[in-house]
Amino acid sequence: MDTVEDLQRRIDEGVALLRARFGAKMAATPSLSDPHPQGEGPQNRHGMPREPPGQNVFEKREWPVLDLGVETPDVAPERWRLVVDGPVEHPLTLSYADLLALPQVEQEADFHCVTGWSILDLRLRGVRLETVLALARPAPEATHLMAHASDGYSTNLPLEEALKPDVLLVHEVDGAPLPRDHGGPVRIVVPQLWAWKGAKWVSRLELMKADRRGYWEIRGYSNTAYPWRDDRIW
Ligand SMILES: Nc1nc2c(c(=O)[nH]1)N[C@H]1C(S)=C(S)[C@@H](COP(=O)(O)O)O[C@H]1N2
Ligand SMILES: [Mo]
Repeated sequence: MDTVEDLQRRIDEGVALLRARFGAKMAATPSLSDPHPQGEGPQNRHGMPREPPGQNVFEKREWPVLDLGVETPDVAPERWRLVVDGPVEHPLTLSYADLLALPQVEQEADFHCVTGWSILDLRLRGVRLETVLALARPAPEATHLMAHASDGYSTNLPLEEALKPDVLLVHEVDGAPLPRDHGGPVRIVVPQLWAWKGAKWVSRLELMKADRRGYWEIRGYSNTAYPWRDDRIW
């Protein structure tokens, strides 16, 4: 059993290794270094316009529920598990209690859906994906991950996007447990990419040695999903 200090040390070491490997790539992604991002409004925390081009801002109480709709998984927190596997030094299976025992962050984030709506200032609480990856230690060959969900959904991310400090495994929104419809007990939110990159009811992070497309990416959505370049289809 790790002490809190041991756990924190392993996280810090893992984060340092990952930043050494991916820091430069991360800084070069369009959401951190686009000289001419499209959109409107004051800047968000990354210097992008608050609203990507053509988006309608909805009130939070109008936050739509969008998913495959075949079934809405009913995962009790006690039964939720996150498997982290593929090319990693330390494959993991986290329970909900394990997730809550990791360092928690709270942040305001915007949520942009490719179908044209945005929700601003969601107050998200959860664990950085970076923290979990720091514990799993992706092997040198790992370049991407596939997030899998209990409804059969999947979506892929390059590690330089997945490791950004605002990418969270979210379990609370605006002070309440993440609603089941929005992916509770735990979903991913990637604020700087289109919302489909955030798997609801996330169940597995599969590290990969090459890129592979997820559910919507196979069906014609952009593989990169960059909102401020109007990057919607490929
Ligand atoms: N598991 C799962 N995650 C998913 C989806 C899905 O169908 N299944 N849809 C994606 C899409 S297309 C969008 S726009 C957002 C919508 O999240 P919301 O229902 O909380 O608004 O979830 C994303 N994550
Ligand atoms: Mo979507």
